[in-house]
Amino acid sequence: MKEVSIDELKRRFQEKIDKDIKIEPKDWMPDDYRQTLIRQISQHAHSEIVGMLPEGNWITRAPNLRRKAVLLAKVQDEAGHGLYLYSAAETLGADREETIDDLHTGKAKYSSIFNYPTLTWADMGAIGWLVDGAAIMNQVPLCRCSYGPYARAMVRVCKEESFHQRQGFEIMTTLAKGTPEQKAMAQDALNRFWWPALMMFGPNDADSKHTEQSMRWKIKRHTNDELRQQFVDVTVPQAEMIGLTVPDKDMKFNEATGHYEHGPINWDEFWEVVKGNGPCNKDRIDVRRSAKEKGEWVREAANAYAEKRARRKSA
Ligand code: BYC
Repeated sequence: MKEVSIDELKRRFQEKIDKDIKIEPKDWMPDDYRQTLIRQISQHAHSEIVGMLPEGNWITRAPNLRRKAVLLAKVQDEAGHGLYLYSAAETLGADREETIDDLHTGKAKYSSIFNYPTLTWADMGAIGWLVDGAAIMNQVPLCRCSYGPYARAMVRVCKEESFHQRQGFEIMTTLAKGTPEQKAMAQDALNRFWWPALMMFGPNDADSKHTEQSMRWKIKRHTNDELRQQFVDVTVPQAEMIGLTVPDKDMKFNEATGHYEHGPINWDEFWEVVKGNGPCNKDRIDVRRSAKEKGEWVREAANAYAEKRARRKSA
């Protein structure tokens, strides 16, 4: 059989991308494309798993049974998202144990947003509304990502994120309509989570080293700034609707462009958090490491049971 040259494989690959044909695990793909996906998908998986911690912190303190059941379901959904995403990374040849070890040793990144503390119940509202709201903005286009397993995982993830966003907005609406103290608590949560939520979309386009190539490969469909702008345009009127104010004195609506214009983002703060120096980075990783250690006996027991069953079957 005639051997196909690398250049021809690359041409066929790009042709598929250009025609919006999904790339599947067994298809040939350039190594850089594989590595970019492993990087993004594993960071995304870690974000879902670490993202359980700030909210998990409030399950036992939810103000009533309904709120507790909803929050519990949301946090469990995030675990599910992490598992689909680790599986999607495995289809590219990533080893799950190594991927998780990279998180625990501080080698791997995860979303900056989860390194901020959750101080009051209103933070559950702010996270659902702003963080899941930002996640949806970023993840809906990922349903059209060129890599099949990632794109398909995102369809279900986005449906669940949409429920999460609504539950957060409902908490904020209720608090904003409540006593002056409750309204102040909602405003305080918005003040603390607004800027970190804008940072979730990643650095400005001029400083984003991966966007251009990822867009050529149709892994990303929009730039970081485009998605951040969409989020601002949708969210500022929502805040106004419930009587809260985004903490940005420069925020203004530009009649000519039809967009809100926000003030400067503190990128020094962003990079410090990404480097591991945010308020909760150390705590988050310590909790994940300790969970792994404490779960050792469960993994041992499950393996022993699986081996016993396999022996019985082959006997
Ligand atoms: N935090 O060239 P860039 C969730 C890094 S989970 C930390 O623009 P790219 C949820 C970036 O990795 C939300 N690091 O990169 C869960 C890169 O570093 P490396 C997570 C960040 O990949 C529970 C460098 O900065 N969502 O929704 O083109 C409860 C340069 O950036 C951040 C996803 O992961 C950040 N915010 O674009 C509730 C979605 N931003 O790797 C909610 C999938 C950038 O070169 N990921 N960096 O060392 C993406 O869409 C893209 O990876 C990003 C960044 C838009 C995040």
